Amino acid sequence: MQISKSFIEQYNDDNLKAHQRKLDFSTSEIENSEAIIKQLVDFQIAIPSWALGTGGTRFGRFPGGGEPRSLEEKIEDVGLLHALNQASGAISLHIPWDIPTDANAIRNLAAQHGLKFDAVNSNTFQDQADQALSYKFGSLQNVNKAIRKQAVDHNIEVIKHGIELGSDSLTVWLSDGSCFPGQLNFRKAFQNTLEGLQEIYAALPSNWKMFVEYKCAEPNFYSTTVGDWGQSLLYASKLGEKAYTLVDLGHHLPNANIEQIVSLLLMEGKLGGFHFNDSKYGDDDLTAGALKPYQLFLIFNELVEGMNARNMNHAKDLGWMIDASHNVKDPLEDLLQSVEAIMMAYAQALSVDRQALEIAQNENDTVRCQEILQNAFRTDVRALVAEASLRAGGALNPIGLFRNLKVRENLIKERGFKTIATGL
Ligand code: PSV
Ligand code: MN
Ligand code: MN
Repeated sequence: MQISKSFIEQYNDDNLKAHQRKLDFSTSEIENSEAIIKQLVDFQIAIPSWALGTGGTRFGRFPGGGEPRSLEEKIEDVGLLHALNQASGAISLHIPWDIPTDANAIRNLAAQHGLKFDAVNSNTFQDQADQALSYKFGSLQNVNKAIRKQAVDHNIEVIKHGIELGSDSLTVWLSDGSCFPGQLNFRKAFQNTLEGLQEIYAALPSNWKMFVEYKCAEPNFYSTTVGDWGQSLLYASKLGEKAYTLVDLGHHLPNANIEQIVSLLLMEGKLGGFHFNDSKYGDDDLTAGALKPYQLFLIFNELVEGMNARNMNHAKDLGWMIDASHNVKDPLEDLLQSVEAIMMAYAQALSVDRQALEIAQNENDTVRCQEILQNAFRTDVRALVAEASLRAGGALNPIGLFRNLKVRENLIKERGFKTIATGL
């Protein structure tokens, strides 16, 4: 299925009057609204290939129908999202869930949809059917050298796929760790992991980045070998300037101050990018901004502050990605919601009066500091996000048009009801 430009234009025309009314109000309220809209127009966020199907849990999976059955159909799905919001112009692949057998054809298909290839992800947390050795007791940390080598070789293979597709980063998430005290020698596990990462790092093309993703628990519940931002930063610092820490919002212990982590990683030049999602209990992978929108805003507040201080470009210097999937919503509608929530948090953060905040901070005026941030958070920026979509050629209300065009119903007609997308 393809969404033609004329459908989008027609939909926008029908809704323009109401939009203009809201936009007029917002622009009269927000001083730098024009600058914010411009920033939003060139903001792009990558969609993970594994979020296009129903996520499921270990207790069950309830596919909603019309899920992509191949890499080509996953690209088509991200193409649909991008046509609707013009803000999700990249796809992130997970190998071997996605194997680009004909890289040129896949590249061309993506280009037809206006998509780029974001970070490629390796998978040493599952055993594949044709795999010689098991990752049951970890991959890069493993006490068995042959298993470590198998994991290194897999990552190098993933880099090769990425090169063929025009990607320029590798995300390494390891499920390595231990479930019981005494199971693992922490120091040796760290050293083995570092050695393996160094071999993978050596295989990176010069213009590539390596993102070291951390996670506090799951599937290992006593220790994880890349368990928090300190450990990730240690690896990234030892590896070199192409290695960065990746922050997945769902990978922290409860109540962690993620915005402070973001601020300090940025200060150190070691923040690589994000996996956006939201959670209540753990790595829930729920829609970004669904539960803690204020936290999402506070993270963006630090991002804007830090990126300004370091003169960074949001489109080039950080990797933005969603990592969410769940059991009960239409995956595509859910992704549209995530993108919108992320853009809203970004817009609100851009509207913060930074000068006033600095003055209040220097005067230790805690009340004023809080007022300034809450004022920005409580500002309705939805019209600015809609305007950015409109100017970029997307829909004023991407979910509205998705339903209007009966996209899911059409996908079910094309692909059938009983389709299962690959991935977790
Ligand atoms: C692990 O929980 C993770 O966040 C990593 O990014 C993986 O690549 C992804 O989820 C797999 O679903
Ligand atoms: Mn992740
Ligand atoms: Mn995760």
